[in-house]
Amino acid sequence: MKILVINPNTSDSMTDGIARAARAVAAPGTNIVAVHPSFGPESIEGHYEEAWASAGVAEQANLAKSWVPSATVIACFGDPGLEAAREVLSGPVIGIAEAAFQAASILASGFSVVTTMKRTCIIAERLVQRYGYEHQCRGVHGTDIPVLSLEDCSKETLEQIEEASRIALVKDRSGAIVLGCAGMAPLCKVLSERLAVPVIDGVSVAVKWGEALASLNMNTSKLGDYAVPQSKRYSGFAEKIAI
Ligand code: 5HY
Repeated sequence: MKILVINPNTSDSMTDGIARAARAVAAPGTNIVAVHPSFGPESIEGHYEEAWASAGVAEQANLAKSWVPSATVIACFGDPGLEAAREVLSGPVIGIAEAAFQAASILASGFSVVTTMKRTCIIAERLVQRYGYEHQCRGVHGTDIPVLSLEDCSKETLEQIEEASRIALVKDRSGAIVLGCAGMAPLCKVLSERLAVPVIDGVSVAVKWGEALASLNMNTSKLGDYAVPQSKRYSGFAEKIAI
């Protein structure tokens, strides 16, 4: 099977890191196709950037529909463009935040999210509400670590995330940590070992979710709001993303 992994920001190196994390857990026979939009911000740390990233996800989903991915992962913690991609594509489309919350809710009665810039906490908090995890997510904690600084993650950055996780586990009385950025995926294993609790990376969980649903031949419902978008004229630079 072929799983499409869309990094909604336009960082080539972060896309490569996400692809490595996805390929590390993919089953034999699963081919990971990692892409990012042809336009948009190099990282997503707020509402304006997320708006452009959502359009970029829509662009990449539209481009991919010709080869019909078995499943698709939206590899940004805000799950931008998730429902647009579900309209355009037939296979299951999974956001890494949604996948991580689902896994954390099984592994612990309460979990905490540790993310990057504090200004993005509201985005994760709104997803917790949207996905119905208010009773299990006990806190969302920003570290003010810029997303792109995770690319060459220093010892200090790793220790900062570890310390924020320790504080969150105690403050929230949580039993698990959700990593609130796709760029943290490579840190999951070492943090799990150091913290001795489940540390959940949404990229890995979403890839396995996608494999599972695809192997059951389960596709996105096209009855209702996830039906294929109507064809209509798009103007300006959006002409290229017209359905
Ligand atoms: C992400 N931003 O996973 C989010 C993290 C965040 O460019 N990739 C990004 O802070 O929302």
